Amino acid sequence: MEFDEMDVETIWQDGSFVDWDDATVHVLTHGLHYGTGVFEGVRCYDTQNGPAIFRWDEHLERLYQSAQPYDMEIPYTREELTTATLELLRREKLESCYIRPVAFYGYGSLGVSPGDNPVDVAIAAWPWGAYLGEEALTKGVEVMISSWRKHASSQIPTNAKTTGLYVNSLLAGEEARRNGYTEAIVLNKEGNVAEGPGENIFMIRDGEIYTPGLSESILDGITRNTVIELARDRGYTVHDRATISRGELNTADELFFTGTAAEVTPIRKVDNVEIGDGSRGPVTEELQQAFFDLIDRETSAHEEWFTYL
Ligand code: PPE
Repeated sequence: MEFDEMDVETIWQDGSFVDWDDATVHVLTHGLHYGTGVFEGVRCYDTQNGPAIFRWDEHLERLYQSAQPYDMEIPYTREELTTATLELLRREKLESCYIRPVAFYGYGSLGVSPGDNPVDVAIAAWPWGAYLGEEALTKGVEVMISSWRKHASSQIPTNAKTTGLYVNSLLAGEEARRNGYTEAIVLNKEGNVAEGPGENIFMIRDGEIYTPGLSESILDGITRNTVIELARDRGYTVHDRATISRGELNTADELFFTGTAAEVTPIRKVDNVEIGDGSRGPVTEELQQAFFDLIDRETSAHEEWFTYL
């Protein structure tokens, strides 16, 4: 959805609620020049028990952890950011939305060293539907193995959700779309499967579930963690420190992406080769259903993952 078609009026910025159009920064903002920001993507769902933010605590924790390697001190407490977010959603009557907290080195001086530049923080929220299209959730997406490799974790902390990292995601995703695919799969420096530009990846083979381990240059995805738990609850064996070679993708029974934005999205073709029978596979469907039942509160399991408005 385009922002100018939306009727959200407020953004929380550096301690106060400001009009959407006034939530601006200086062009010499450090984060704009050097990618020195950290951010989160979180969803609020309009569940059967009322609107609730999914796994807010874990997202908030990851925001602070992402800031750590950059010596960035977020000048608000977890409680302050939680209060701000809840108030923003209540004010804007956002029952089902995407929440984007961002913290970055702000305006003060330029030069790579952030020096005494302030750390600015903003929280915006807006309605955001299915990331890869509504149809993608049932039919699956066609993906391309990107010619770009993921940055190695020895080059940049890949477990931190840093704004600068996403130029790699853009290159991979846009290359795929230019070639007629919906999304990319990005290999790591070793040539094994890492993740999507904005998603983690899962593979099913012979009834067992595999997903690349944290040392494979991936983000420690919260949806990844959710799906691992849901799968284990259902008795599946999940190999969550797998090394998956490129060729294994083609012979997989099923593949799917996970992410806050992408939720659980089946992958039906890789480089034009059908995966399984070329549609959403049965294990993917079962886990996707379990995920949607969970966030809809069809089940009472994992109540601790929900922060009600
Ligand atoms: N890997 C990457 C690189 C990534 O960006 C995401 C989230 C994930 C894995 C999945 O993580 P999690 O959301 O915690 O399950 N990508 C976010 C940004 C998407 C965007 O286009 O912006 C998201 O899904 O919110």
